[in-house]
Amino acid sequence: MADCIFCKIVEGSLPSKKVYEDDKILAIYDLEPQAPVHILVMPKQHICCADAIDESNCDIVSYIFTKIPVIAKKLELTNGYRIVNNCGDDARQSVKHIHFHILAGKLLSEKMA
Ligand code: DGP
Repeated sequence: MADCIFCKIVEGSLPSKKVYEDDKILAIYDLEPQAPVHILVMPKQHICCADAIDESNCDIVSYIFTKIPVIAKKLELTNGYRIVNNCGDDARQSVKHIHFHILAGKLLSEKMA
């Protein structure tokens, strides 16, 4: 999608540091990490946000959740990790291409909001 930075990263016109890639999804290091390990996992297809998930596109979400443990294993996140999805303005979603944050590498805050 034009003007979507994550679409540009997926197609390779913007650079990123990749952790995992296959034909359906891409995982990259976050540019502004909020934890010692901060990864973004996104579908290659443009879906704006969790609010746009329905029966027609939900398979990609379950697929992402099968690959998050693969990524965690690759990064040796043996002590656990947090998965975060921000949806919409109140959640401060800044990039309108659905993605899941993996946060790890320290004992994370017990507060969620
Ligand atoms: P969110 O607020 O949930 O939409 O998270 C967007 C995240 O994307 C935020 O943590 C910063 C990160 N980010 C923004 N632009 C870029 C970029 O060009 N490259 C990478 N790797 N991360 C980006």
